[in-house]
Amino acid sequence: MLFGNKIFIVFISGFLLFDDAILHCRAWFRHYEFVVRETPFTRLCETKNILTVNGLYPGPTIHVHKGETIVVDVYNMGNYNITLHWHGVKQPRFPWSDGPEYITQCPIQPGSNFSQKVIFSIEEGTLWWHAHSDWSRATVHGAIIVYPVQGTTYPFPLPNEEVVIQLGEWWKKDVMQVITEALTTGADPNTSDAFTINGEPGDLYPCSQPGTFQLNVVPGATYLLRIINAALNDIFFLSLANHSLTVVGSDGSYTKHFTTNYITISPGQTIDALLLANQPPGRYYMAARAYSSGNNVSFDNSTTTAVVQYCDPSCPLFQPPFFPDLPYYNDTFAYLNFSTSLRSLASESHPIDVPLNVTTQLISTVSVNTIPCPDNSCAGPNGTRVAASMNNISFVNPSIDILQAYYNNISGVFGDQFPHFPPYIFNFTADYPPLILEVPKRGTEVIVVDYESTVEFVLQGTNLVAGIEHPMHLHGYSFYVVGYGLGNYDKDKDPLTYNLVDPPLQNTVVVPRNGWTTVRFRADNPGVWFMHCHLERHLSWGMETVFIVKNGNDSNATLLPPPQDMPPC
Ligand SMILES: *[C@@H]1O[C@H](CO)[C@@H](O)[C@H](O)[C@H]1NC(C)=O
Ligand SMILES: *[C@@H]1O[C@H](CO)[C@@H](O)[C@H](O)[C@H]1NC(C)=O
Ligand SMILES: *[C@@H]1O[C@H](CO)[C@@H](O)[C@H](O)[C@H]1NC(C)=O
Ligand SMILES: *[C@@H]1O[C@H](CO)[C@@H](O)[C@H](O)[C@H]1NC(C)=O
Ligand SMILES: *[C@@H]1O[C@H](CO)[C@@H](O)[C@H](O)[C@H]1NC(C)=O
Ligand SMILES: *[C@@H]1O[C@H](CO)[C@@H](O)[C@H](O)[C@H]1NC(C)=O
Ligand SMILES: *[C@@H]1O[C@H](CO)[C@@H](O)[C@H](O)[C@H]1NC(C)=O
Ligand SMILES: *[C@@H]1O[C@H](CO)[C@@H](O)[C@H](O)[C@H]1NC(C)=O
Ligand SMILES: *[C@@H]1O[C@H](CO)[C@@H](O)[C@H](O)[C@H]1NC(C)=O
Ligand SMILES: *[C@@H]1O[C@H](CO)[C@@H](O)[C@H](O)[C@H]1NC(C)=O
Ligand SMILES: *[C@@H]1O[C@H](CO)[C@@H](O)[C@H](O)[C@H]1NC(C)=O
Ligand SMILES: *[C@@H]1O[C@H](CO)[C@@H](O)[C@H](O)[C@H]1NC(C)=O
Ligand SMILES: [Cu+2]
Repeated sequence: MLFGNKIFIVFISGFLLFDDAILHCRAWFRHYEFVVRETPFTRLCETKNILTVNGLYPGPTIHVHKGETIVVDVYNMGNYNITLHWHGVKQPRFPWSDGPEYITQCPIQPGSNFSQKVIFSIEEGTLWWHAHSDWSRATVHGAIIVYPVQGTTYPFPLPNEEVVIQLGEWWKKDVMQVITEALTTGADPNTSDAFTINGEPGDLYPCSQPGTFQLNVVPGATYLLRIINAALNDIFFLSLANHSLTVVGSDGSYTKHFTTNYITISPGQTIDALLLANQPPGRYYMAARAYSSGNNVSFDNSTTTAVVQYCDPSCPLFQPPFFPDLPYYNDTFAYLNFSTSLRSLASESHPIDVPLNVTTQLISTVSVNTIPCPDNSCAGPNGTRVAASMNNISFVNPSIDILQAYYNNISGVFGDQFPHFPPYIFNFTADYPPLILEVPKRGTEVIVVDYESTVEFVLQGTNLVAGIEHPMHLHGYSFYVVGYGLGNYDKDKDPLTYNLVDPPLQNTVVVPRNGWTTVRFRADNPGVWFMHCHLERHLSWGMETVFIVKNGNDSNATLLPPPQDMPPC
């Protein structure tokens, strides 16, 4: 494989100490060094400091083979508490380095460090890493590429080259200021000022020095695009002028191949797609913009672009690039048609293991809420404060992490009373649901399940305050997405429509606006695992809960002990 493209900045500053496969010595792992620090960057003709890893935006790419373990030595040289999460990496029995602040660890405070063991198992494809504390992940993120085990290959023809495409957002202001201001006033946070492809906003923004990511292609060659949505608050449509893409994977798992003129991708999700450079030599825009179907829900309505150009022998720079067709910003049909096209391979070489016999049935609403303020003094709707919830509980972070409290039997940190069904049954998707139901409870309640239980989780969107789609992400697992629908979930009719044959294996799934989604997984990874909306503003408002998966009986089915250098609170 060629890594000719500029995004492939392979950063292995920790060096290969010994090959553990040769030495059979599990103590030695490949080390990466991640230094978190403020770095000046210029975008949209303005310079500001952003938090980065190793001075890079997007951050360094991690390259591993399936099943490897690496260690990332994280040094916090910035001014904020920080944690890092390896999104989609299961970390079997080892939630200690999973990362979410106050869920599995206390933050790495400025001047401190933490060596995070990252344990890969069944994942193969594209994943990513990002900060998991306040809004730092806006700029603290990067790709993780998981190659097949050495000696095996992809379930598709070997591409000539691989290219990471990371979608992000850019604020002119400091992102910490954006969320701090919103949490202080109770208002919706300000939307971003631009979107970026590999850190560059592209030609459509008003700045005399546009930065544009360019991909030079060779006629007839095939490119594996590893597309990551690293944005905080936006689901994207992405499309490339005059070229179709062949989707081959998502979220670190292969899919059946299908060809499409656009992709949809939610924050947290990855899509692997093949691009065949089969058009007349020229310049073509790759463009992305938000999908946001909520009525009166503000969003960044701008468009970011990159350029794919045939440079043989030189790039036809005189030519203005062709522009692609993108679905309309509220085209739910286009969104769902793409998402429901994702299917597992479900073949002999890539079998699936979707639970057929559900032992633990859960249904949760996912809602935007409001909390009344004295004299309607807040800046949310009608003077309220905006909030969010699952099953009407708006999650409150504890002051020490839940994992530590669970492992050491420290009481008073969390409760185990997360409701397994919605506490109020109403027409969840009504045009005007009762205002009184907008107000959630606040709490730190978890869902406790037995080892090896088979969990079915129905996520029901509601139209409280403003119906909008929610990309829900589970740590420690991938789940099979067995069903989707619009309206209220019907427990008698809807299960008949489930796909139990080749459902996609994902770690992030979008609950459609005023609709529902059903996922299933086998609880075979003991630990404390966060589940949350991957729209960062909803996470900040409390749209999250935690799974505690108990230990099994075998000694190999129990939590591993914590590392020595867990950051203290
Ligand atoms: C990492 O932190 C530990 C504990 O605070 C400290 O002893 C060690 O010197 C630090 N290492 C580096 C390289 O900063
Ligand atoms: C948010 O937007 C409002 C209105 O445009 C502006 O007054 C405020 O300064 C912005 N805040 C931040 C942190 O960008
Ligand atoms: C690209 O597509 C546009 C229409 O979307 C068309 O006008 C143009 O001719 C196409 N370019 C090439 C090189 O085929
Ligand atoms: C949309 O939001 C604005 C500002 O929050 C509000 O004034 C307006 O009434 C809303 N419109 C609708 C149709 O809800
Ligand atoms: C978003 O921009 C498009 C044009 O690019 C416009 O047609 C549309 O009305 C805008 N939508 C919103 C909600 O501002
Ligand atoms: C999408 O937005 C347009 C206005 O920009 C509106 O006319 C149309 O009804 C919306 N479509 C849906 C499905 O909400
Ligand atoms: C929906 O997606 C499938 C591919 O899975 C495609 O064949 C079909 O044309 C799409 N339908 C529409 C109306 O876009
Ligand atoms: C499903 O699980 C239940 C509870 O563990 C068990 O009693 C039952 O036999 C199982 N059914 C099948 C078909 O495996
Ligand atoms: C604001 O309050 C009015 C009157 O109580 C109500 O009709 C309206 O729906 C409320 N809007 C929101 C967004 O809560
Ligand atoms: C729920 O509200 C929606 C939107 O108004 C409506 O179409 C649907 O019929 C309602 N469902 C029930 C069961 O009342
Ligand atoms: C644990 O050990 C048992 C018996 O030794 C084996 O059947 C099982 O597959 C092992 N489980 C894991 C997760 O390694
Ligand atoms: C940083 O983390 C420590 C330990 O949890 C906490 O006491 C402190 O309040 C945090 N600082 C900020 C600014 O959140
Ligand atoms: Cu959400």
